[in-house]
Amino acid sequence: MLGGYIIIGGMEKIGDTIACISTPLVGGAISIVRVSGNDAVKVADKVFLSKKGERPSALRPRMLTLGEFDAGEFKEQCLCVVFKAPFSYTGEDMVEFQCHGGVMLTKGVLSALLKNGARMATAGEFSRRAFLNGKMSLSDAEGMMDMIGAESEAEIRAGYSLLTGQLSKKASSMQKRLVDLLSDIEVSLDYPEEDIEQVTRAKAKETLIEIKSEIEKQLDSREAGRLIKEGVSVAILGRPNVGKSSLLNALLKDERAIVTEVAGTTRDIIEGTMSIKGLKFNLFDTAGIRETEDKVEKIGVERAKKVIEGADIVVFVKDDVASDEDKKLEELIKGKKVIYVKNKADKTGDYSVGESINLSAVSGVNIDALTERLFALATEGKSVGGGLILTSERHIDALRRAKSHLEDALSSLESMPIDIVTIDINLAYQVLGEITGNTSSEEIIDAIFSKFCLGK
Ligand SMILES: Nc1nc2c(ncn2[C@@H]2O[C@H](COP(=O)(O)OP(=O)(O)OP(=O)(O)O)[C@@H](O)[C@H]2O)c(=O)[nH]1
Ligand SMILES: [Mg+2]
Repeated sequence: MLGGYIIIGGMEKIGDTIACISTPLVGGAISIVRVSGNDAVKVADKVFLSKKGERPSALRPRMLTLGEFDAGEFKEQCLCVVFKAPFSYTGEDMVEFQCHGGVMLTKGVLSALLKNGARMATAGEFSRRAFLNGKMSLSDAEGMMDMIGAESEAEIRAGYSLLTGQLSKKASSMQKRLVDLLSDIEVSLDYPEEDIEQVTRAKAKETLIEIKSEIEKQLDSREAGRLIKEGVSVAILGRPNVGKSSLLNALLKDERAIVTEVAGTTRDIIEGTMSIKGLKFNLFDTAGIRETEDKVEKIGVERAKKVIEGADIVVFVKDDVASDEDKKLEELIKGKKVIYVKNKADKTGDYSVGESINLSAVSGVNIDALTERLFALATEGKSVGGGLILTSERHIDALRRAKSHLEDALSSLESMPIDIVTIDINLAYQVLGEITGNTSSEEIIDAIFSKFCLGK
């Protein structure tokens, strides 16, 4: 055991010294180049000299020091900071250089480090070492990765809650209960009197059902996780000319779609993305739906129907004119989450907000009532950005398999000798280990860390 995690056999020896550029390779203001490993400080000593004439080995750890980096072909003023093991991101000795951000310059700094004894890090190798040194669990690592790739605020918050290890903690406590159960069963096998076994069976059933329902609860958050990553898809639907494109433009605060007084203006799907309270919404403006002989418009109507089918939420737009056509459109939205909007309220002066939101796409009045409702409907019954949300397919898959092993265990419990039950409990334990890092197989670890970007 190392730092609370089991070391996986066959892993490369950690500790050799790696280096990488940790910021994106674009011409930004600064770039950070990192070195980690047993010889990190030794390598840094060869290239950096502080203003006061000290080498990194003489610097106080965790203090930024200005000095000169000697890259051979050029010299560069940069900041250097030393971290001593185990108090660093990777848990090893680390040195970070913050230099000016030119691409050639940053590459030159890296190449000097490589010439002086470090080797190029592979993708995710820094984080992989952090994991192997017990600095983070597997789900911490994945939360980190989600944060790096996160686009919206809610996505970052979900990444963060994973990062803080909430799921890992839950899975660990399930694992612990399963181990306790296994040892109870072990004891009952050693004392094969009837009643001990009966009591154990009853207790096992209770525990297994409890863990199974905990897993089901976690799986329920899956839907919210998907919405956070991919965004909530919203189709804007309605008869021609009710103001769908105007509404899209008002929501996006942009003249994205063409608006005219001609019915049948929009022919193709027009997309736009907006964020409401940090949650991403993908809006789709559709062709106004009506019976038409126009070949292009017909295709547009078919496309609109498809988009509506796949949408999480439909915004059904009507205007100040009552129409029988609207009744037909109701057919298309059966079973969908719908928000009713009555547009062109500026014409009637009725801006009431009830089951239907009366608004004006042109003046913008009550657009905020619509965005409020969109957010409320999208997050209904889910905790978005707050509590524990599963965003990783791998976690979802692991939980599903754990659940199915628990179901097998429960059914074996009814009819099989109790030692058979332990097989299924063991399997559930192993699968939960794919989340916590306990008993993870090497392939899973490889798969996770190779998804990291270089220098992470
Ligand atoms: N008075 C008023 N007119 C509006 C409002 N919203 C849209 N209109 C007008 O209604 C007409 C149609 O608007 P569009 O946004 O093109 O309607 P649409 O539903 O996208 O129409 P199609 O693409 O043809 O299906 C235009 O002349 C707009 O200026 C509104 O809030 N108030
Ligand atoms: Mg339109």
